[in-house]
Amino acid sequence: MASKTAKTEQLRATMVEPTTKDRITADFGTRQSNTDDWLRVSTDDRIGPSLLEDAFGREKIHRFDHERIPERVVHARGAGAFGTFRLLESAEDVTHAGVLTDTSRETPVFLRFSTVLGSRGSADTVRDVRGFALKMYTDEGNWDIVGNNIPVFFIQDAMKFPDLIHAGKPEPDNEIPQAQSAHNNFWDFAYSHSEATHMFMWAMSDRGIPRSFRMMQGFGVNTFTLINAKGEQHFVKFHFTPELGVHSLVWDEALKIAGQDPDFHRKDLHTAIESGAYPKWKFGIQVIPESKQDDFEFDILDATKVWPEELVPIRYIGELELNRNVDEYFTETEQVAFCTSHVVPGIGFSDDPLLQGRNFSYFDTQISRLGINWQELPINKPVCPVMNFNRDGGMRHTIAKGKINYWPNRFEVQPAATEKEGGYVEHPAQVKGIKTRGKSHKFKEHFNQAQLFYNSMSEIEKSHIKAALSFELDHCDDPIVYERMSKRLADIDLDLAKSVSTMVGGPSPPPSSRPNHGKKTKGLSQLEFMPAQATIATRKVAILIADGYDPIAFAAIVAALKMAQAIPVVLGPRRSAIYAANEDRASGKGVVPDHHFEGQRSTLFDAIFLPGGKESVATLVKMGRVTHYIREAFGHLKTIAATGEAVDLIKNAIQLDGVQLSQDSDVMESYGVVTLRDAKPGSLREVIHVGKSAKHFL
Ligand code: HDE
Repeated sequence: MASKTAKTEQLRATMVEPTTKDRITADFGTRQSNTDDWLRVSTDDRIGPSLLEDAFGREKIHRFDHERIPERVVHARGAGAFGTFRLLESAEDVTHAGVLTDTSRETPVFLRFSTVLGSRGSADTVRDVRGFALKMYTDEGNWDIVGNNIPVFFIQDAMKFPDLIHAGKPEPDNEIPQAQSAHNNFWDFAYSHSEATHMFMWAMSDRGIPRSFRMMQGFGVNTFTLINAKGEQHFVKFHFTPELGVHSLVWDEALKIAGQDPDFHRKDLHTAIESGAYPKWKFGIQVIPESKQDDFEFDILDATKVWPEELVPIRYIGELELNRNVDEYFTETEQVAFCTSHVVPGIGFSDDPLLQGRNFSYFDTQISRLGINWQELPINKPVCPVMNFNRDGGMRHTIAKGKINYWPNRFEVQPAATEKEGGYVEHPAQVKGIKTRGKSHKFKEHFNQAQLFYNSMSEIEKSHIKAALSFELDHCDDPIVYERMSKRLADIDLDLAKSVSTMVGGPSPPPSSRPNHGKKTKGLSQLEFMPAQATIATRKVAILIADGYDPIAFAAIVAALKMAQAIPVVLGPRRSAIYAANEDRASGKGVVPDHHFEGQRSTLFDAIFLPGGKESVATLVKMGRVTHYIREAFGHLKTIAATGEAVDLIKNAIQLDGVQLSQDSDVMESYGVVTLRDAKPGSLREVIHVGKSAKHFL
């Protein structure tokens, strides 16, 4: 059985790491004596022409000229990491796949997160769907689950995909806007495809602006099948639920971070793994036996529909952990290539018309991105043996020895495996119907689940959806687009439609012929996905100080945060030593902040803390940037805490109407603001406690 480090060991064989003992060579191995000056005809007085004969110069430039490969046509921007999949409970009642039945296995994996619409250099925090593409290097071959953080899709038929993506990507005449759905073409498409209604509601919800890749769900979206040892087939949907809960940014924060730190999500993932705070997800399956496939009011093969959990509960059977960053971005994260069609025995495909098209598309796109031998690239290679008579093609690496490159052959070399030997045998499904471009009638219903989703949101989440739609349609300047969309929203909910149309200048929508059915279901509001154990671990807390700060409160909060595995980040007016009250400034010690106030903005932290200290607070109160820090963090619903003199600083900065923050020495918490006039030992626990709540919704 392959071990959980099998993939890492396999990759290690292809790695090189330069040392000081090495000398630069050309790709053909010869050591170079000069890598800076092209060979030329030259004298001390006059420089002459460069010589084409310089093979070293030519090679260096050739290699550079050809460094770029086509970026992915969608999901171009991504970040990935290695990890382990552990099965906690066997699913042998529904599948005979080793990876889902053998609880002693630890399967190595690679997971790539991505945005969909932006190009490779776009920002992480744009409003978009996020990719969640998992490659499991199982003993029986690679199993790819190429999923998203949203459980449904915009379209029902793969043939619509080019139109969807053309409409969502920058418009063709001027290539504007980058990494946004907020433009005429996208919403024109959304209107003309009512099947997109459910998914655009998800994309407009907080799911479209996740706080971290580590705090997102993953969904296989399409309906796959599982086949057990008795040959019985079940339909299945795959779920990954993050241990840290599902959290989002607020929109203003997301917009600002896109400029302030476009790498926000990939840094967050990288830092968490480097620090040993390995992100984890529970792995679950929703299963429907073949005999029950027609029992639902929606078609279970329609990727624009969820399987409501009341009807089909999720059975959690495994755990996914990410625990190793890549060694090199290009060869691993960029060259990793997924295929929905890559499954292992015991797992199969349904007739989901989106999935069927995807099964064609992924292999095909890798050919233009990486070449026909893309599966030989180290990151894509299975950990189990690969032996067949596929041969040659551009950039073939494997050297296949022997005379035989065909089957059958007189030596009986490499016959196909029997089922017992682990051969993949397609489920003998009965197929009937007539050749047509139509779909079954249930595919025609497009609004029930959009309503179900909206109704299942909390009031806060609903208000965020209204704001998001108002933002997006405000960016559409063609009246036909925002007017028609205003009308379309009434097919979901009249109140939603009215408030958005008022904001964007659409007509007041008439009641729809299909009023909101009022039904809700569980598992859709992300507020249901708070972690079982609230934690502040891996959250970044900014500590704002100036000369004369209170060293006791400072040291106490740093220690308390570290104990709780949070990340304290010290900020000051300058990135050179800051001295505590009564500290001997001539001693040259002090605390050197990690950043100055201009270097890192409040948006990049989950909470802020201001220790007291008369002189420090007197300096900070005069700094507009600090007042802005506090107000912005408050506006973004973050925990803000202060001790001693800094209590008045935050109170004045926030100026809460009608909210009484404490005037005395008690610990006080309100709206996520913690004030501790006297920082007593132990009272800082309150800060940690409040900090565990990611956002404080008013
Ligand atoms: Fe993809 N999709 N897709 N997609 N998709 C690609 O494959 C495609 C769809 C998803 O990190 C491409 O290797 C079609 C659904 C992810 O490398 C391409 C259809 C879901 C990634 C492609 C869909 C996804 C891709 C581009 C409609 C969620 C990034 C580069 C039938 C379940 C994988 C590539 C990575 C990438 C085609 C719909 C998720 C062109 C035709 C539904 C996470 O092959």
